[in-house]
Amino acid sequence: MYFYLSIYLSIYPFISICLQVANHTLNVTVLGVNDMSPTFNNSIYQFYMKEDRPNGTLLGKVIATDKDKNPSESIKYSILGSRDFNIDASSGVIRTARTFKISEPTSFTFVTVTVIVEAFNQVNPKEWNSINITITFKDINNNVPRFQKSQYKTHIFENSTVGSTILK
Ligand SMILES: [Ca+2]
Ligand SMILES: [Ca+2]
Repeated sequence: MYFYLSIYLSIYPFISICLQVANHTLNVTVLGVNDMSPTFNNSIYQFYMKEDRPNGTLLGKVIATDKDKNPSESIKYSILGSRDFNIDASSGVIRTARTFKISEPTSFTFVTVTVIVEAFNQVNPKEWNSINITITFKDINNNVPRFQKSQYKTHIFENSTVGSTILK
């Protein structure tokens, strides 16, 4: 990229008869460097998903940009400290890396986990930024009712009235 920079050099001595003005045009090539960190386009990323979905289910996408224009400084993404999710390094698309279940005995209907996503430039020095994203899993009705015992026994008297309780 070329910028055209005009330098106007003015010399104003105190003696008015010596006033000189020089005008030169100088071609300057400005080389881009990676000096800007990627910035995520949203300040908050929250994804929602039902529990018990298969490995590889799409959660969502993060996007980061920075003001460096050099194509070699394209932004890549990674997830820090978690193998439960995968992120496409180029697109920022996030998918599950396993099946999530809200297992009993918890009574929660939602479970939220937080992971850190990093956006960075693949050049030296590395410019990067990170953000916490939250993923909320919603409980679904995926468990069949079960009796607490495999067998129940009781007895009733022959003179029991209609409506009597025979077992609790
Ligand atoms: Ca950059
Ligand atoms: Ca459930």
